[in-house]
Amino acid sequence: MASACRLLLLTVLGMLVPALWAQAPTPAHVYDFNNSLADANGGPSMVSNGGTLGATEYTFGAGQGPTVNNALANPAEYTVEMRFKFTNLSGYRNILNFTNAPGDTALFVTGGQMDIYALGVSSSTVDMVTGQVHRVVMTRNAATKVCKVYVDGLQRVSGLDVDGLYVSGTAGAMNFFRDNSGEHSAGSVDQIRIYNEVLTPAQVGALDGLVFQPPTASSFSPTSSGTSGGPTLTIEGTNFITGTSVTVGGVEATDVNVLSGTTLTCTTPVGSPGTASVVVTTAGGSATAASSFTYIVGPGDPDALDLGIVGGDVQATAVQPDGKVIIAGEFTEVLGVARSYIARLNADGTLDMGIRSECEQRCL
Ligand SMILES: [Ca+2]
Ligand SMILES: [Ca+2]
Repeated sequence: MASACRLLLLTVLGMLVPALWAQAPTPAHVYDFNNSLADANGGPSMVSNGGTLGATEYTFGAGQGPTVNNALANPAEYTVEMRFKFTNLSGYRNILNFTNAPGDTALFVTGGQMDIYALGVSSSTVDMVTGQVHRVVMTRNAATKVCKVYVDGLQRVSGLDVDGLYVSGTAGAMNFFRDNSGEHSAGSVDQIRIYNEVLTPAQVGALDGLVFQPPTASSFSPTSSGTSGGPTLTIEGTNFITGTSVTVGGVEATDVNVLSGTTLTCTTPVGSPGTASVVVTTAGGSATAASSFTYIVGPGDPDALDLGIVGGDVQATAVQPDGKVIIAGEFTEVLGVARSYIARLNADGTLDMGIRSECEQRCL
């Protein structure tokens, strides 16, 4: 009986924990625009810029989106969730800016694609459709200075705000759907919620009822590169989604391009000689590939070698397409084995015993 109770308890916990895990924190401010510009939580009200309140939403002409002042507890850290539609998505259309007067330091949509304009980053997918309601979420993390934008639960673009361009200004104004030079659309908004913390990708997805399965990483290619990185790394696995990130040896890879749920490419980051874990992270969790990536000394970077070189320096290196490295120099011994002037290393950094060059035989 006791074990049956325990089993029941574990079963219930097992069902509850994933749901709780993705649940968003309580918003600091809730604007429903249901015949009112008030904050349901009693904070500052939205200010109309000429639009019309209805039973469920605020309808605005171009440039008439609402403004709120001093709504952020920390002007550098927030989540802003907006459910709205635009009637015009041609060219740049301003969605959200934190400057006291509307300007181009703003989140835009251009041709349907999210664009954090001042950070120079834009989405590679068409995220919004004219006349269709979308949930757009923007987050900024005060510690990492990373801004992320999600549409309908999926991360579309992120950028590093080193200069604090998306920190709210001194008057604390947040302008919605308004621009300084006509780059705005008419539309309607039926809800804006503001949080004092950064929602996780899983929490943002949960706003749209999305539940993310954890990814797996089964294989990758190539399996090695020089320490300066650079080759396009192709990773195979499962449950890849837009917004997936990759680290190799703990260093974030750039240019992550999710080709499908099972294949992605990225640019191999810089690394240190030796093996490095390949980790894929999505809103559903992280997965570490079973095998390791190997960093070997890159071409033109012989100083990084630590190969038990005896007799003289390595003066040149070249990485073969298969990851093996040819080294040349004035040495007579490599990794405890007699090798003069030229040798080849396997991709894992061990000596390739399979070759001894004509040159070396002759020199000896
Ligand atoms: Ca403008
Ligand atoms: Ca509403």
